[in-house]
Amino acid sequence: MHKSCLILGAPIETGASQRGCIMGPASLRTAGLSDTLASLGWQVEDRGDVQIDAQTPVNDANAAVHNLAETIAWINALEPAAYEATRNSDLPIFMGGDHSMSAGTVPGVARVAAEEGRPLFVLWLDAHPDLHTLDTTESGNLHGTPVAYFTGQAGCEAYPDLAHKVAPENMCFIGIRSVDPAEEARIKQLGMDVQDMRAIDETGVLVPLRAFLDRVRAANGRLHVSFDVDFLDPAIAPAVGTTVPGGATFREAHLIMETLCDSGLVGSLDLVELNPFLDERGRTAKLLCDLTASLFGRRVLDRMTRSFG
Ligand code: EXY
Ligand code: MN
Ligand code: MN
Ligand code: MN
Repeated sequence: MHKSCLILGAPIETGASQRGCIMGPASLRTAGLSDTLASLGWQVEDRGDVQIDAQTPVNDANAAVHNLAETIAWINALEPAAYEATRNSDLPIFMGGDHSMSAGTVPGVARVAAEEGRPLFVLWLDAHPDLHTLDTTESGNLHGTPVAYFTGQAGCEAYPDLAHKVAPENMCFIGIRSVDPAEEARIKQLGMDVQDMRAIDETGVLVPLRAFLDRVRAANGRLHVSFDVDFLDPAIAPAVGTTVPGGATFREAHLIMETLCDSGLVGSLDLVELNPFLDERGRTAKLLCDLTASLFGRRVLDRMTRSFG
């Protein structure tokens, strides 16, 4: 039985610290994402890029905040787009674009989960928790705010009203290694499941990941994965504007994606923060496609296993 994957581009870069993520969807297409997934037996439909109109500036009480109007427009465009793509495919992929796009995609997926009567869980693969509100961000780069917004934290009132939130206890962060004081305070206040790289060093990725997947399964939950390129070690993935040393290795990342695939629990995926302007001959885009193939079922020994199966 073929499984369906709708692909949407979100060429947003106004939430980032530097330009370039606008080219992310095109770079993933050039790296052959659709063909790779089709070669694994998926029915793939690329619906092109979501667009927004030019916006008149909106000011926020926090003077550091910039491009608020664009981010609001992207939220309003991406929520319904992600809702439709999630309703109409087995595993849609939202290609960024900077991580502020998840302020639109996650609420759209949450609306599907609510209609299914299921809780939405989110796995955040990232060096950063992206847990600032519009009041606490110091950089004003709104790619640092999506999680605070869709978990319903006070201080994001300038963003559109949320129909469906993600419960903070239904989040799991893996790869964290750059946390601002306001984010750390909120993590402690909410008791969020944050697996920083020290925890991963001690236990490996599988222990916390399996524990999280057991929670998703026990709750009959829907699972959204938000993959930020800076989750990976910069040595293997340099094409991202917020690199932090000491990220996930090639094998740790593949093991996570393969384990997610085996779980059968993933219902939607963000691929974000790819900045091709910082890439070396497309190697980061190709790696992202390679990792996505592991989530979509590619295995080294699969053929042999199948023949013995
Ligand atoms: N916490 C820092 C800030 O708020 O500016 C860095 C945020 C980086 C966000 C990238 C998308 O993960
Ligand atoms: Mn991020
Ligand atoms: Mn990040
Ligand atoms: Mn405010």
